[in-house]
Amino acid sequence: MDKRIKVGKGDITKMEVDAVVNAANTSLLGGGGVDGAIHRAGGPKILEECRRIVSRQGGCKVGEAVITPAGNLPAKHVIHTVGPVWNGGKNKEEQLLTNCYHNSLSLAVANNCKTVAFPNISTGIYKFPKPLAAQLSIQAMERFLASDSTIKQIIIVCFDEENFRLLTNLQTS
Ligand code: AR6
Repeated sequence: MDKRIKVGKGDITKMEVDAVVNAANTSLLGGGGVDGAIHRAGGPKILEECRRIVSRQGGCKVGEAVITPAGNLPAKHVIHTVGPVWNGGKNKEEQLLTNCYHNSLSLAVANNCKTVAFPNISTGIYKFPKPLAAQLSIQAMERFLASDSTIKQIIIVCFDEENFRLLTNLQTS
């Protein structure tokens, strides 16, 4: 695996990186899971900017990404991306999840972010199968990094043991 990709376990709201990625929903107005944690820890600045984006472009489509400041988080920016809800696998879920990683990294580079932390997008409330999501996330990152020299480090911050085990296994395989 590309040496710029690291796997860790913990709370993404504590990461001192240029950008943390949020697993948001199309409304961009907050929710549960990692989205709830980021807005709670980051404070109202993040939501304020999300509202501005909503009034400008009406939310965020599945697979796409938008960027805001990170408020009180130790990170500089939050990149909000919207993962697909798993619905059996015949509704372009794999492509849409891949798009989340690709578009988040493109936006990071466009904003000169060199260090980026990702959660395991869609593997919580949106019920994407964790083994497949793990594989797709690494594949998308490696594909992106193959033609990029801005990103110095990607940290996949796993919250649950199963994701941590899956990603660690992929990292060492
Ligand atoms: N740090 C890192 N990862 C976390 C944290 C945290 N603090 N908290 C949870 N996770 P989820 P989704 C992990 O449900 O499946 C929201 O309501 C969690 O273990 O946060 O993309 C949004 O508003 C899981 O592996 O996001 C949407 O409506 C991963 O984050 C919806 O949930 C993603 O789980 C999005 O669902």
